[in-house]
Amino acid sequence: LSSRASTILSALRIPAGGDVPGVYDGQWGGTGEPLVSLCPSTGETLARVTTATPQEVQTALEKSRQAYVSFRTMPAPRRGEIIRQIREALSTKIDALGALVSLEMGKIKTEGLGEVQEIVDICDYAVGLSRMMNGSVISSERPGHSILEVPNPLGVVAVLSAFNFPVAVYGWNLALSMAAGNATVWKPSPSTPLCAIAVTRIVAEVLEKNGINGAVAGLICGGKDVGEGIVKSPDVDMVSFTGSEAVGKIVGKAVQDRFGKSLLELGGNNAAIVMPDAPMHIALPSILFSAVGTAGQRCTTTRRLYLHRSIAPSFIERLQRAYETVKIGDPLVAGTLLGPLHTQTAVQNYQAAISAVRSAGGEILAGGTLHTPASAELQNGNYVLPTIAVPASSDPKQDIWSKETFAPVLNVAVFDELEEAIAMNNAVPQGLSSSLWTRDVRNVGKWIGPAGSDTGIVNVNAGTSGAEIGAAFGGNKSTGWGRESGGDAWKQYVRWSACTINFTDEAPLAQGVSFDL
Ligand code: UN1
Repeated sequence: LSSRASTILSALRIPAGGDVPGVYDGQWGGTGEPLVSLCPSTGETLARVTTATPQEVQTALEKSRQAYVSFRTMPAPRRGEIIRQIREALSTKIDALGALVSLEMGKIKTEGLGEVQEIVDICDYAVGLSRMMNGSVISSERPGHSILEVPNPLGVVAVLSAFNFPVAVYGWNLALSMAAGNATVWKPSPSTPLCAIAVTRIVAEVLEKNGINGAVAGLICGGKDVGEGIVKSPDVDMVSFTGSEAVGKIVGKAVQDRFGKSLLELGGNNAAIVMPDAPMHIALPSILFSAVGTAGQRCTTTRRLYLHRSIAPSFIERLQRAYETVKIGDPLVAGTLLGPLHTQTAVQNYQAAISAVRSAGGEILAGGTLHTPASAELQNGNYVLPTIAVPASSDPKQDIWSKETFAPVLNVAVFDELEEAIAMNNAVPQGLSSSLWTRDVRNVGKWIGPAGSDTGIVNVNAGTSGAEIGAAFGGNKSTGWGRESGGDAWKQYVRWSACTINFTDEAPLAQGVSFDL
């Protein structure tokens, strides 16, 4: 193993190249087929992680349920105190965890650190929330009656997360779920198990120190079979799934089949629209970050760029120049802006997207090919050039426009009227994020209103990616309608009890119904 990898792993007590237990239900274990964690920048094997057998999945879920039964009666502000300690423990490890994210996922270090900051931020949020998960008191139409809406804990929440945010997205779910009084069980992406193990260890130490059953925050590493076992289990009250639309559809149906709750965060096919009056000095770097950051592997990545015809040539020229200067290479080296794609499959998808543009008669204005870094160590990494494409047709119904390619490929088209651009923005199946660049308040009004963007995240003069934790995060249509993180997202992690209480000796019926003997 390279010395850079060994240093990062040993800082988090992960035996480099060794077998690491990938199941935690109060105790560490797992005797199933191991997963291999590969470094996307070098191709080297970082470690092997044991998975759960079908029996171990069931045992872990049973333990989660037992943990929930004791955890649910702990007062919410005390649960908040536990989250505060988790926040403190995570924040002392920001650098080590950020480096691990960078090593195992492939995003550049500043984005790895940002993602760990995001889990710290959501813990802060959940600490506050633990004193603010308020229900309401509703006026009753009957004398001497009160109606309360009470948020009670839900049960066991399973989090099936993706490789691209191997820490933060679990954090959004764990923090809210824990504040709400649930047990949470995490099945991370099979290709980023080490990030999950490192985070789970930190959380487990806090739980154990406080005498709380560790299965309040369990971990089950594994592949498709493990995922299926969790999704179909009646022990799991809610499944929070992040991933592709194809898998999300299977998960959503399977959970619905047993009348469980699901929270889906699926594909993003996000557009940025640039008006002639846009503040170009900020539009350009922001669009560059949203399109190229995380190597185009954020759900919120800008994949479609709609330029007003009057500014299109100059904007494209500046963007091309920026693309050419993006430093590609080792994500752990300062100054690198574009690390590798996460897997070889992602490289193939990148190539397929580019040949689809070419074979339909479109143009590639920047990038379009694989990249071979100079350093010998990086020869087996998944490097590609960031790409700007102009498809021959701007019809959003075409596959090039309507399908999400998880790679740094930005498709560009021109428009004449804002309404036309909004129609193109809305014409794809997905509805996660979008951004409009303009200084004209009339355009802003259209964009954020009923006839505007139909995505869950609707930005103005801010890129499609890089949302803060404060607002609810999620998208509409084939993105799955789920909301995580801030806003009202916590309300999904509880079961609401509508309680009518009669304080009198009379029993009047609602709606004036009389039923006298
Ligand atoms: C994701 O890509 O799954 O808004 C999450 C962002 C990040 C989270 C992205 N805060 O880009």
